Amino acid sequence: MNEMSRVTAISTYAVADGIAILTIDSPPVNALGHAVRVALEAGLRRAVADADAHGIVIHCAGRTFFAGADISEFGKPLQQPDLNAVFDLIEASTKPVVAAIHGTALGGGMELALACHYRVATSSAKLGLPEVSLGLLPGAGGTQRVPRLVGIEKALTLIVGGRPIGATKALADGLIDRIVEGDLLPGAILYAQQLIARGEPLRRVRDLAVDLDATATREALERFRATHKRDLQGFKAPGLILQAIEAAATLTFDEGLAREWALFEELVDSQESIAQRHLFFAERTAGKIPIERGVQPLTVERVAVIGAGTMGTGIAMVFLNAGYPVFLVDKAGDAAERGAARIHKTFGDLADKGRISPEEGMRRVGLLRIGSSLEDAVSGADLVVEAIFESMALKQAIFKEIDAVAKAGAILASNTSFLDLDEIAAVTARPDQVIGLHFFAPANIMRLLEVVRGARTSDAVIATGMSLGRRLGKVAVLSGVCDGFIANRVMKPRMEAAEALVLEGPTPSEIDRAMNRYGFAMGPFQMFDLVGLDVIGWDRDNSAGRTVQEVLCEMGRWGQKKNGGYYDYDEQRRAAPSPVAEQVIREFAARANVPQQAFDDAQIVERLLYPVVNEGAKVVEEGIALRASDVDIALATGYGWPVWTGGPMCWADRIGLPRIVDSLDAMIGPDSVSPLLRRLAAEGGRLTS
Ligand code: T1G
Repeated sequence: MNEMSRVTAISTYAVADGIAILTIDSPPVNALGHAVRVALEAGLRRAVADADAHGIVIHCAGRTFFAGADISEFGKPLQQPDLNAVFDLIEASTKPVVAAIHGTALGGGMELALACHYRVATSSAKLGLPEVSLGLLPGAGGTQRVPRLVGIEKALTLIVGGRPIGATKALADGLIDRIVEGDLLPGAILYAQQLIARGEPLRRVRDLAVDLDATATREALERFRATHKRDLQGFKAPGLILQAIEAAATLTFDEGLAREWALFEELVDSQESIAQRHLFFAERTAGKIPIERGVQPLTVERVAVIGAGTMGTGIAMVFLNAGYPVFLVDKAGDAAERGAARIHKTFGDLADKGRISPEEGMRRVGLLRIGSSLEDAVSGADLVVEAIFESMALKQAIFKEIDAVAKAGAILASNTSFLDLDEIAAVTARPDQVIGLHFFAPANIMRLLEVVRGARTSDAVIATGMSLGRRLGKVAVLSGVCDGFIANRVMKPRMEAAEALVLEGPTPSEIDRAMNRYGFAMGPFQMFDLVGLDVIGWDRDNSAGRTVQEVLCEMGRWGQKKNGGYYDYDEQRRAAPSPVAEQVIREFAARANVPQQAFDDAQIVERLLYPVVNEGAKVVEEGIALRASDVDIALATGYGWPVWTGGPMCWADRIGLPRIVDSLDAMIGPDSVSPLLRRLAAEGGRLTS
């Protein structure tokens, strides 16, 4: 290899055995920002002009091949060269250009690879077009080249689905040409040399034909729309992706590229994409927490889970999925055995569905131990997660027992969803090692993990909780101690507002339908019936018909599980508006002399969600949440808040804070409005910077 020379600050150039190697090194993920595009342009021009180079390999240093366009550039003036200009240089090259892929070639990174004449990858590499999750579409030829390489049907799955695929499948589908075992760069150089030696053509994907004609393509698109109706509901990008893919089958390549760009520009300025890009960064910003610089997470290798109920077994599965040995303990009879049986069944079902291999299922089960002895479970654990009944007395008692037998450096975590963590920590001799790990049911499905820091929780334990969250595949959000922490506290006003509003005229189903149309899979009454009216705040011993919930519970209407609740249910648990429940509501409203009126969806959304915005502002100003975007990502991942709104804080900024404050003043009274919200509204500020 001749000496390596620097093309720009982030790129180097060398020629090895007749092959030019253009390496980009732009941490953390070699995003295709302006500087990278400039470097690629300069390097490609040099390689094409270099008489010593007969082929070109494009390669990235660091952990991954280009992971896409630089998302932070969207919404700002586009600086040339844009990606298509760089790709034109590649396709115009008179020398074969080979993409050497490792890590994750995503979005524009995959599109760059497709503009190359050939592609090689490591066996662990992944390729994908996740733009749809940002409310976008591949805007640099992906919707035009992928159908030409793999066909319309596979292009639909790859682009509208947005999920990356591994190198083996990419090779089988024809997206890459070779998997390189061993060192990638030498393998790519050798491949380029072989192409030249064999006189292989300069194969340009743009010159390939799409597998279906216009009519067959339109039929395929209609079938896709019909079978994915629910997934596409509420989102704007999928519909425009389908239009771009149709263009691949009906227009010339350049016309299709122009169509794709027009559709991309429509999306990049859309509120949906701005919201989804906000959540992309919110998820990553949540991991930035105010602890002493240099503090490292503690080592966690063995985990004990106390309590084999629904949450305990779900939490055990989360750790088993991530490869941790788990000792699941429950003092009550055969509870641990029943919990283990649920875990075995879950992994078996996943294997039957092909979601995991049978071997992986067995591996996970092999990591599970069960028993009824707390000491056996706790004494060897680095982390103990308590997931017993939500009773302060019970939790304090169990923490005393755990504290007495746990290892000196063990972390003691509670899964409590609203109890005061400091009161739990106070009964131990190690309050600095007590933390909250609040999982959301079902724990092995919901992505949110609230890491609750007690007044005395050490920075090292906090860092461990946040690091564990990432390793468990969760979105870890740091929370202070208050009733309900972040997500439950911020969403509680929606339920309260719904219970008040239902007395003023709208039925439970009208209120839920307004929430469904806003984008929630479940409205407040649908959720109430699912969880159980008897579970959320019903004091059976002192119930006296003072609220609709008490009246329904006293009637034995506890929700889906027993006699219906706000809805009636058939044998298949299909819900129908309940004349009985609505009669109870009307009688209750009459006795309370509540004026009746009609409400449209917009009014219902205001009544239910503006108080949520207000509570979100309060948890930020109280320091319970570090920032507004933490509230957004918590509700998006813990409550299914529709991502195309960006979460309550992002949505509120779009609605306009002055309008929200005026409405809240009328709805709940000025004294109840968050001072932070009022100040920002007055200053023309935003909750999310
Ligand atoms: N642009 C800007 N910054 C990015 C970025 C991107 N594409 N990807 C990651 N980062 C930052 C991230 O914010 C974080 O910053 C750091 O890199 C590490 O990320 C034209 C229009 C690649 C799988 O959607 O999926 O191409 O917090 O914590 O867990 O058609 O990042 O350190 O300051 O996530 O190892 C398409 C998005 C863009 C890929 C690595 N590409 N990124 O995961 O690290 S649109 C994507 C990811 C596009 C074209 C279209 C992941 C990752 P900080 P991280 P990770």
